[in-house]
Formats: sequence, structure tokens, C-alpha cells
Amino acid sequence: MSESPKVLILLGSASDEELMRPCWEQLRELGVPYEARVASAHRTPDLVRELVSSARKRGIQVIIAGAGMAAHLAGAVAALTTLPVIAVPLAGSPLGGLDALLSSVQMPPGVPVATVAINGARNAGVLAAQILALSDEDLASRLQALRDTQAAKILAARIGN
Ligand code: RP5
Repeated sequence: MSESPKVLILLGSASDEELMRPCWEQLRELGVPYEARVASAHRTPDLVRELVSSARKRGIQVIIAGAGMAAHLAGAVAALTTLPVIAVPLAGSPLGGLDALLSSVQMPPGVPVATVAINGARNAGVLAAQILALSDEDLASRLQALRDTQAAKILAARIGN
């Protein structure tokens, strides 16, 4: 996308790419410019700091962090910024993502991380778009259209034949 990114998506590892793909697919579908990078809280903490501390002045308004295990990438990111941070806990461990879920959702008071479902990458994209739509009426209309499409599928469903 050529427009400057409004959402920064961080992945704890390149191995997280497939689980996180629905996140940027959703943002692309909604016309939200994003940038996706691999930056690990424990393997490349300096890179995380650099990307997050420069984010606001680069026009980033929301940060999404997808990571598995107890890497607490989203919490590390939230420590470095007052931009809204959304965590996507990923199921890549013997604990099925419960470790990542708890390390994301149980943030101490004052440093919140909005946490979507385990492997909920698409919802992270939708939530980021909803935050941006607070000041973007066109985007709000595209989000409403997405909801309308979802409702139409339910209304058209025919079962029990
Ligand atoms: C987390 O641990 C990553 O997000 C990934 O899900 C998992 C494995 O990471 P690597 O061993 O590939 O760095 O940090």
C-alpha cells in the first residue's frame, strides 16, 4: 500500500506469519494502510523499542502484536507507547495458546492491552479499523458494510434440507 501506514503489525517470529495473515488481509479489505514487521520481545528487544518509539511520529495510530508462547510481545510494546495496543495470542505451543492469552490479557493496571481471541488475527484487524473509524467516516461506512455482509449471510442461510 502506498499511503503511509496507520497500523503497525508486529509478529514475534516469522513463523507466526500464516496465523497472522488474516489480520492484514482484513485491513487491506477495509482499505487501511498497514506495515507488518517481525520483531521479537526477547530476541530483538532493541528493534521492538525502535519500531514502537518511532511509531506515533510516523503516523501509526494502532499497534497490533501477534505472538505465541509467553513472549508477551504486546505487553512489551504497551510499555513503550500510549498508542492503543491489540494483542493476538497465537496457538503455537503445547499449551495451545493459553500461555500467550494469559500473558497478553492479564496486564497490570495502567498499561492495557486489548486482547482478541487465540488466533483471532482477523478480529484484531477489525478492531484496529474500528479505532481508526472514530475519526474516519468513510472507514466507518466500510465497517458497516462488512457487518451488513455478515448479516446477509446469516439471513440467507438455509439448513435442514
Ligand atoms: C514467540 O514464540 C513467537 O511469537 C513465536 O510464536 C514463538 C516462537 O518464536 P521463535 O522461536 O520462532 O523466535 O516469540
